[in-house]
This record gives sequence, structure tokens and C-alpha cells, in this order.
Amino acid sequence: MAHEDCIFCKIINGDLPSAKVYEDEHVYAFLDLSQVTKGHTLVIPKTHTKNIYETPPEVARELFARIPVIANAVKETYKPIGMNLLNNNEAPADQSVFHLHIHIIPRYGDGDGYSSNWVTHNDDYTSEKLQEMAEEISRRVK
Ligand code: DGP
Repeated sequence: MAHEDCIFCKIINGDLPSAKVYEDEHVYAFLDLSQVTKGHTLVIPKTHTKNIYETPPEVARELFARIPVIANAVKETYKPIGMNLLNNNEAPADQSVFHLHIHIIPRYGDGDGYSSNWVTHNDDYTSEKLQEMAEEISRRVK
């Protein structure tokens, strides 16, 4: 069901324009207005869901089933040397549009526009600590 204040619902309904890449019963894909790299594409479910936390399994299933298909189309078109998939959830994690979306970001090499400043903390996590954490999380998998 569409959410009346959602710009991505408006794009799906045709009330706002978009550069459409793909559409079927469940999924819509279009070029991100803010292209990080050439071919940067957003893939969204037609069912409005705020982010990954609120996404029912059947919506996730249909959405994620299309990702390889669209990623391969982008790959074939622009011949990137790699590709990142990105999904931001909640504002502190850089979500700015609150309708679930997966970014497909083709990569062309250093300085192509994409960066992730990923800092690892291996020294803080022994294998015992990792086991303990895995059990904590595992108890909550429903
Ligand atoms: P995020 O920050 O993960 O919520 O990404 C939202 C993306 O949506 C951001 O990269 C810019 C893009 N975007 C926002 N408004 C529009 C729009 O009206 N049209 C298109 N094509 N993209 C949009």
C-alpha cells in the first residue's frame, strides 16, 4: 500500500518522474538522482515499508530476487570493475528516504566517487567474545 508522504511511492505511482530501469508486479528500479557513480540504481519494493526492520519476508523475497538481475544489467551496460550494494536503515545510518531501497553502485576504480571509511576493531573481539555475541543475537532470531 502506498504511503501518502513518500516520494518513492509517488515515483512508483507515476506522480513523480523517474528514470525507470525495471518494473514488475512487486519491484521498481530507477536511477538515483544523486549518481555516486555512473549507473547508480535504486531497487525498491512496491509495497511501502520504512526500512529493513519492518519488511515482511515475502516483500524481501521478491525484492532481493530482482537484485542480481538488475545488477547484471548495470554490469553489462557500463562494464564496471566491481559493484557495491548498500542499504541504509534509520537516519543515523544515512537513510534519507524512508521507503526501503537497495543502492546498486557500480565501481570503476579509485576516485570513482564511492567511499566507505570502514575501520575494523579486531583487537577488541576475541573468538570467545564473538561466540558470546553470536549466542546473544541468535537467541533473538525469530
Ligand atoms: P538513502 O540516503 O540511502 O536514504 O538514499 C536515498 C537516495 O535517494 C539518495 O541517494 C538520493 C535518492 N533520491 C532522493 N530523492 C529522489 C528522487 O526524487 N528521485 C530519485 N531518482 N532519487 C532520489
